[in-house]
Amino acid sequence: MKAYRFPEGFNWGTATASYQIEGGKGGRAPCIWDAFCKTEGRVVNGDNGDLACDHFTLYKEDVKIMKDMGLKNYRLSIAMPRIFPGGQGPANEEGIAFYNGLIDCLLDAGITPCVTLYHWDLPLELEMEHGGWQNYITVERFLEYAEVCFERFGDRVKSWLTFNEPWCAAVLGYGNGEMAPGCTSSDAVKVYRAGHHMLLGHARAVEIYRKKFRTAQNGVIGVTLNCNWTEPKPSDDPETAKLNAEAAERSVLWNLGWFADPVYKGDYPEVMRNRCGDRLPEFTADEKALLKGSSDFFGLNHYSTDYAEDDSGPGHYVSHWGTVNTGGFWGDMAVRGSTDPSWAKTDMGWPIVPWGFRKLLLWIQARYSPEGGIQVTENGAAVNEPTVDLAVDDKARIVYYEGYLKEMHAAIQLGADVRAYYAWSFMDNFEWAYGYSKRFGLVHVDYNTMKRTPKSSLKWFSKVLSTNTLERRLWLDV
Ligand code: PNW
Repeated sequence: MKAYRFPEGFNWGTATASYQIEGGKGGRAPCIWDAFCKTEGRVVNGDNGDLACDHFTLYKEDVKIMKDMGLKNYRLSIAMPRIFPGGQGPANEEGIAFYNGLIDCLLDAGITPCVTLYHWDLPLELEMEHGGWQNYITVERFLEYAEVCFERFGDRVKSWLTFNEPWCAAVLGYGNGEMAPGCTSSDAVKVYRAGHHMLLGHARAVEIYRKKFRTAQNGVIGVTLNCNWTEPKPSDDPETAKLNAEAAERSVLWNLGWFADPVYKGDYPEVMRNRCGDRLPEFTADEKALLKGSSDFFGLNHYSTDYAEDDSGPGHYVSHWGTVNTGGFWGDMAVRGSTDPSWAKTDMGWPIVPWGFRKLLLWIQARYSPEGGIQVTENGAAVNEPTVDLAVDDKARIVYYEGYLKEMHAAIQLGADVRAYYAWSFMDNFEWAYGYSKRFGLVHVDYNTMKRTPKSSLKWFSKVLSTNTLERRLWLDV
C-alpha cells in the first residue's frame, strides 16, 4: 500500500459560505440571491436561502462536529447583508455578535478561521439602487464593510480572502444570468466591468488592511480564484492540434489570468487586451501599482477539467449548466469546451480529471511563483445522495478526493508550492442555481429536521488531516 505524505505544516480544512448555510435569521437583509431565488425559473425547485442549514442557530453543533473530526482550519464567509443590511453602515450589531460568537467558538475548538469577505451575497439595496458591481459605489461600500470586518474581527481572524471567485460573480452574474443578479451582456461589457470593479475592490481592501491593520493584527490577505484546467482536445491533424493547444492556454489565461495577472503582474493578460479592445476597462498607473502584489498567497478553487478547441466563430461554449453562449465573453475567448467520453462525472456533470488539478497547480507555479504559496480554498464533489443511508456511504466522494489529493501531492513533488487545502464543503448546503438538489458535504443535512449526519468521507478526511498523509485503500486500487 502506497502512502502520500504531505509537507510538514501543511494546512487542512473545510469550507462553506454564508448564504449557502446560514439562513436569514438575526437581522440579515435580503441580498441579490434572495431576489434571484424568488424569480420564477431561476433556481431548481424554487429553493432559497431563507433557512438554508440554519447554521445561524446551529453553529455550535456544527463546530462541535468539526472539533470531533480534528479539524484545524475552517473557511467561512461573512454575509455583507448581515453587517450592512442596507448596503452601508453603521454596522448591525446583531450581525457582528453572530460572527463574534462563531469565531470565538471556532478558536475555543482549536480551529483557525479563514474568512471570505464576499461570497456573492451582495445586499440587494446596492443592486437595486446602484446596479451592484456595475457601479464603483459598490466598491466603496464594500471597502467600508471590509474595514468594519478588519476592525471588529481582525484581533482573532488572521487569514482573509477579499472575494470568492470573481469569475463566477462577473460571468454568471452579469454575462449569461445563470447566477444572481441574473443580468446578461451580449457584448460582455458588463462582465468585464464587474470583474474590474471586484479587482479594484480587492486591491483597495488589501491596501486598507496593510496600512491600517496588518502591523497590529499580523494576518494575511488574498483573493481566491476559480479555474478549470483546459487540456487541448487531441487531434490527428497537426494544424488543429496546434490551434487547440493555443486555445487551451488562452482559456486558462482568460478564466484565471483575467484576475491573477492583475494581482501578480499589474495588468490584464495581453491576449485579453488585444481581443477585447475598449470593451475591457483599463487600469490607471496607480491602480496597476496597487494591484501588483496585492495577494499574500494564491487562493485557488478547482473542480474539473475540459477539453479546449479553437473556436474562432461566435462562441459555442456549453457551460456546466448546458447553456449555449453565442458571442460575448465566450466569443471573445474563442474556445469551445467539451469533455472526453471516458471521463467520469460528478453529480454536477463536472468531469472528474485529477491530473488536470496537477497541471493547473504547476501552471500557476510557473506563471506566478506566488510568494506565499498556493492555498487550495475549495475542491470537492457533488454526489447523488437521495437518502441519508446512501449519503453516509459516500465512496464516490472519497474516490474523487483520493484522486485529487494524489495529484496535488504529485504537483508538490514537482515543485508547486501548495500549502493549504480546504474540502468543499463541510456540509451539504444551498448549491446556488441548483438549490438543495446537489450535495457536496462531508456532513449530510436533512433539510426537514436540520439533523446533521457525518458521511464516510468525513471520517476518511479526518484521518488524512490527522496523519497529514493520504493512504490508498485496497478497494480504491482497481
Ligand atoms: C464554487 N463553474 O462555485 C463556489 O465557490 C461555491 O460556493 C460552490 O458551492 C462550489 O464552487 C460548487 O459549485 C462554482 O462553472 C460555480 O466552473 C461554478 C463553477 C465553478 C465554481
